[in-house]
Amino acid sequence: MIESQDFIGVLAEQGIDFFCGVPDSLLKDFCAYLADSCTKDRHIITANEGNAVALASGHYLAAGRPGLVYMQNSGLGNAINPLLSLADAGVYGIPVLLLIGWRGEPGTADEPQHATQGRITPDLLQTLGIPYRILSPDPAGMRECIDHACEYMRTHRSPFALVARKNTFCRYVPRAVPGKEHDVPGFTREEALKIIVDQMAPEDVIVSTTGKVSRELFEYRGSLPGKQPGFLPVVGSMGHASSIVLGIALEHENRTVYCIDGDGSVIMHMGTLGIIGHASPKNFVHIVMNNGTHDSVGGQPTVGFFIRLAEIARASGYTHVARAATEGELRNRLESLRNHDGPVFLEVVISTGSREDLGRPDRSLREIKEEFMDFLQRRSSQ
Ligand SMILES: Cc1ncc(C[n+]2csc(CCOP(=O)(O)OP(=O)(O)O)c2C)c(N)n1
Repeated sequence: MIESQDFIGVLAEQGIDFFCGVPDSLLKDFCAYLADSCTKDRHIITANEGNAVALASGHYLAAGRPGLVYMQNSGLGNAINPLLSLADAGVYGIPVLLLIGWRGEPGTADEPQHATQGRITPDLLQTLGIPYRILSPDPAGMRECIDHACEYMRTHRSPFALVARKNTFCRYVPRAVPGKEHDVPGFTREEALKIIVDQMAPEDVIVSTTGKVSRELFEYRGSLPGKQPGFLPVVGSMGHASSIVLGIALEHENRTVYCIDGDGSVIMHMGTLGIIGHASPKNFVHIVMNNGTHDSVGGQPTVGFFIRLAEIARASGYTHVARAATEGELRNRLESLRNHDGPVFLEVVISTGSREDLGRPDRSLREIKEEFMDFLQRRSSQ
């Protein structure tokens, strides 16, 4: 395994000292080291991976040196447009060094949402015309990979990718526990979710975003007496849960549809807020669990506590917005949301962290989807 410090040291020898991206659990030690060792103008956690490619491109235009963009391989989808229509050799020809966490690598155990992306990652890079190396986990091999990547970028003036397998980077113990500096007194996501679920009516629909929020909801709803089929955990497609909910809400006007979002997720595709506000479905309840971090992948900070999410929702056309930071406030706000036509928005300020023994969906995603569709069908024909 390689030390993040050594990796960054070799990059520095090649003139690469600008880092941006969206965190990934396979790169969490690397991300934690960056957070500890870089100043604010050398390391930026972007809203999505496409933004990171564009940001590194701007850095190159200004500095004449490539930047490094890190991401989970799921983020390649977000990055493809600027990779092909900005950085590509046939367009402006901008060298960007990609560091891609390889979730779903064939032969390794991983979640279903990573399987296809994991299988096609090398072919996808090839199709994009982006040469890659699997990042070697030994120091000499790592140096060779970086030298090769930099030589390529110098000659071809276009992106190159380093693909990182699980356990490529050594464990790094951050100076501050990631996320904790953003922590707020208050309650956990799991406690807040239970309060939200408990006040829902049986015919209500709930769709939740990527990461631990979906796992916590799945577990809690599964533990309740009676079947709870009106629930779709959006395990991948980060940032798109609210658009899925919009599609459902427009079709089922007589039932309340909840979107349980995260700060990182809502920020990733924030333009959707204006689209929801403009479409103005009366039955749309948007709840953002704001812990100011990407808690599910290591607790790297988002701008969730810097911006005012509820104010942004109000300015985006939501009819009613509120904020809750305690259990009592949450109960109160949920009560008052019911008196307003949607789209309504509730920001719930929570602390970071989750249970160690948190489970994962124990049924296939296809099965969960079928059950969800049956639920919507059945209820609407009653
Ligand atoms: C396009 C994409 N980029 C990155 C990831 C990796 N990822 C999974 S969950 C997550 C963090 C989500 O943060 P937030 O919505 O704030 O929820 P929290 O984890 O804090 O509950 C990230 C970055 C992903 N799944 N998809």
